[in-house]
Amino acid sequence: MPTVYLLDYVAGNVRSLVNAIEKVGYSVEWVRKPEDVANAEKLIFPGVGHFGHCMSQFADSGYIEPIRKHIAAGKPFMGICVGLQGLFESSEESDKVAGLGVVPGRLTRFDDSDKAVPHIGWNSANTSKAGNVTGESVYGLRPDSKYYYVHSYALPYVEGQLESKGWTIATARYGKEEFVGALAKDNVLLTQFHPEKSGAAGLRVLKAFCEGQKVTKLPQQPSAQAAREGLTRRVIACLDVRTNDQGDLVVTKGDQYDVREKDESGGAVRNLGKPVDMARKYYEQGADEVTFLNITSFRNCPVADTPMLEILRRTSETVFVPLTIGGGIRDTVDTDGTKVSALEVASMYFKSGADKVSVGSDAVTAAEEYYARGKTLAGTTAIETISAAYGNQAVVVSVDPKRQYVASPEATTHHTVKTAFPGPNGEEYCWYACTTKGGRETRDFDVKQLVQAVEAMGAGEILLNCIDKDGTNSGFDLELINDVKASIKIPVIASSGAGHPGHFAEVFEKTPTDAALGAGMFHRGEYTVKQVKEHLQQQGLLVRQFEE
Ligand code: 1PR
Repeated sequence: MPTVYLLDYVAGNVRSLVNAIEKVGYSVEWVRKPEDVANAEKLIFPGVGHFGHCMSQFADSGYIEPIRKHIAAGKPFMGICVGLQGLFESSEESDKVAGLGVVPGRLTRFDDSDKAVPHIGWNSANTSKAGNVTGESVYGLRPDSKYYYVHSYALPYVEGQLESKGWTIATARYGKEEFVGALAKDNVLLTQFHPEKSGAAGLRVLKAFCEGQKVTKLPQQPSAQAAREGLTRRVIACLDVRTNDQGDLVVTKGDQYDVREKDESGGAVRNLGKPVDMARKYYEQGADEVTFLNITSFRNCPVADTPMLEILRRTSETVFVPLTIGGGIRDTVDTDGTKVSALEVASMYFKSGADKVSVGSDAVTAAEEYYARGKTLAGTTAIETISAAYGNQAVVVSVDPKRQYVASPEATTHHTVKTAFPGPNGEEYCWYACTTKGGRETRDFDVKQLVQAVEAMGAGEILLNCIDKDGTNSGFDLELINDVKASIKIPVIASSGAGHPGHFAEVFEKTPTDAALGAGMFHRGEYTVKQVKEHLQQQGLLVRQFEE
């Protein structure tokens, strides 16, 4: 197998990238010290997390000069995400640390006054936007393809500025802001998106880089509709996983979190299929992300949970969209009594192929403590330690709320919502109580308090379930989603209650949610992810088309 060299300079999550490189027919050699750069022909610089942290590690390890030399010698070089950002002069994210300055420009933060930040999801990288209407594809980029982005800082696009210096620019649009999604010149390719997480479209870009195919013909000139820019509506398939009574890890699904059959089987754990096969099926149906929730990990020690790690490893070899794993992300004690930190647990999952971890029960405890300390950060929580090491985008907080009805806002100290669906005694208000351990414990703590605290701690995204709606097929809890969206800036994934494609259209039309997740309707085979996306498209909503 021909070889690609990968820079290993910072605690990063590169398992997915290695899988993707192998998938396009190359093997990976690691560059672990600056002297090794000279031996590398094709070199990839992956970057995640904080610009300042990445670039100072990079500089302290002595990579600046060898990388400059590599690029100046005209050898193939690819920078991904923060690996793109590091080649610019500077970033608003960290003024103390300089970039390499190979490309002129300064990255700035997205304006969060009208949209969620970070920018997470599938967007364009369109070269024909920048005056290139020749029907050519630069490094496999296509105007009608969508790529997976996750970042808060970007280079605003100014027409002509970099083109005049010989760069080909691919653009994307987030809200009103147009930014640089990728750029290329000679043997240098830089992508703000993650090709390794961008399905077939991303693999094509990686392959083009590896094979040095700088310009090829587009298979066809896309329609203006297909090349429409902007963040697409993200559809996520979720697999609740647990061990059944026979000891096998199976995909299950509850009704309001109860996963046992209510039939003559005597209450066996509902078995809906095998996790790896189902994840693959949803990827092939066009799911934009796949989430695994290990729903009983609070009982077991996750360090001993090797079957779950194996599931991730096998899934990440064939599923090239982001994978999230939740359940048991907290400080714990191994079976032999050794203490294992939440960061170490998360690292095991990242090394096995996860792109994000989802923290549930532990986030509630950490948030309660945050308020008890007078809203000060501890610096030691799972959310803080994992986001410091892997970036905010790698930390999702999964919320399991339960409605509590009250006659008036004065009847509780908690933040209430006026509801169109009154309670059993005609109560017109409700508040959403946080629960832990899969809904088994209800806390005197509301969801608004939780999401604001975890945003302050560095969570990158909220997975917003709802126990009242879970498994009911009656649609998402729009009141809850609107209320949470109004409380925070980080993206929200709406979850629980989807029963047909119309529910996805409804949540995107009636709330500003950033993504929507379904489980039961997909697992029972009632609808496919593809049907959901077709429906969204018919409603005029922008979605990513699955590419072979
Ligand atoms: O507390 O950090 O160990 O994490 C445990 C994780 O497991 C949490 O994310 C929690 O939400 C999840 N979990 C625990 N128990 C259950 C259960 O169902 N008994 N599942 C559970 C959560 C909700 C979603 C579901 C949507 C959509 N399930 O995963 O996929 O509600 O379902 P639908 O479309 O069929 O309505 P920790």
